[in-house]
Amino acid sequence: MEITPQAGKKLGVTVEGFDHTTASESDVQELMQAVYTSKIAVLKNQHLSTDAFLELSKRLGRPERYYEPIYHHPDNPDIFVSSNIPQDGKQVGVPKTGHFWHADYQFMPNPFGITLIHPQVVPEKNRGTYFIDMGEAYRRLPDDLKAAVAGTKARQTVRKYFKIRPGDVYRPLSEIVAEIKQKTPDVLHPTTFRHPLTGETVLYISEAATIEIEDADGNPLDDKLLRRLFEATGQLDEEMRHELIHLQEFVVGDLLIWDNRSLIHRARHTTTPEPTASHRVTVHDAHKLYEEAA
Ligand code: 7UC
Ligand code: FE
Repeated sequence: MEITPQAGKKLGVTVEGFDHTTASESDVQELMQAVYTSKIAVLKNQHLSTDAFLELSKRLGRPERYYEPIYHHPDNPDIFVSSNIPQDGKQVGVPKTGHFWHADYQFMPNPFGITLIHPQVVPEKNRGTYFIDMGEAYRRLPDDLKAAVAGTKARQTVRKYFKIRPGDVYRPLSEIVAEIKQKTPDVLHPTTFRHPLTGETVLYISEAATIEIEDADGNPLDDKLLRRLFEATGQLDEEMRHELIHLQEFVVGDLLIWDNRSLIHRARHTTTPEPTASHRVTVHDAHKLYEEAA
C-alpha cells in the first residue's frame, strides 16, 4: 500500500495497492489515519462487487444502514444507491441525491464518522463532488464569529431536502410532514465540537441541514448569524469559486473514503441529465462523532 498526497490539491491522498482481503490491521490503521488527517482517501483500482465493497467497508467500522428503504440496493440493503439509470425499466435507489451542502446523517442523533463512495457510472461532464473542510473553515473564521458560536447549539433537520417517496403519491402533505417529524425529529448538536481523532475544532453546520443556532439557554439567535457562517464558509457561492471549495474528481475503479466529521459535501449539478450512479456505505469507527462540544 502506497499513500501519496494529491498533487496541487488542498485535501486528499491517493492510495495504491490496498487489498482489503489481505491488508493487515496496521495497514487499515494507517489508511484510517490518512483519512482523518487528509480528509479524503482515493483508493485506486477497486473493481469490487457490492459484497466486496461492503466487506472492505467493514474493515473500517460498523455499517449504518440508511433509514429510508427507497435508497437501498435491491440485493444489499447496507448499500445506498444514488442513480438516475433505470434497470429493466425500474428506478434503482434515488436520483439526484445530495445536491446541496451537507454532512451525511447530520440530522440524526448519532451520525457516523466515515463515508465510502464507490462510483459505478461516472458522467462525461460535471464529474466529481465538491467538499469543504469545516475544520479549516472554522480556523479561518473572524474572531467575532468564533465568539458568536462558542457554547451554542445548532438545530439540524432533514425536512428541507427530504425526498417524496413513490409510496407518498396521493398522501396528504400534512401527513407526510407529520411522519417525518415523528420519525426524524430535529436534533441539536454543538455548533462546534472537538474532532475526537485529530483534536481540531469543527464547525458542524450546513446549508441543507442547519436551520437555527441557539444559545446555551435554548434561545434562538438571529438568523443573520447562520447566514454569515454559510457565507464565510463558502456555502453560498453558487459559482463554486470560494477558496475553501475542493472539487474531488474520480473515475470508475476509484473508491472514495472521507471524514464525515469535518467535511461537508455537495454533489455536482448536472445541467444535462447524464447517466450517473454510485454506491455508498457509511460506517461508525470506534468513536462517536464527537465526545464533547469544543
Ligand atoms: O436524497 C438525499 O439527498 C439523501 C439526503 C437527504 N441524506 C443523505 C444522508 O446520509 O444524510
Ligand atoms: Fe451525502
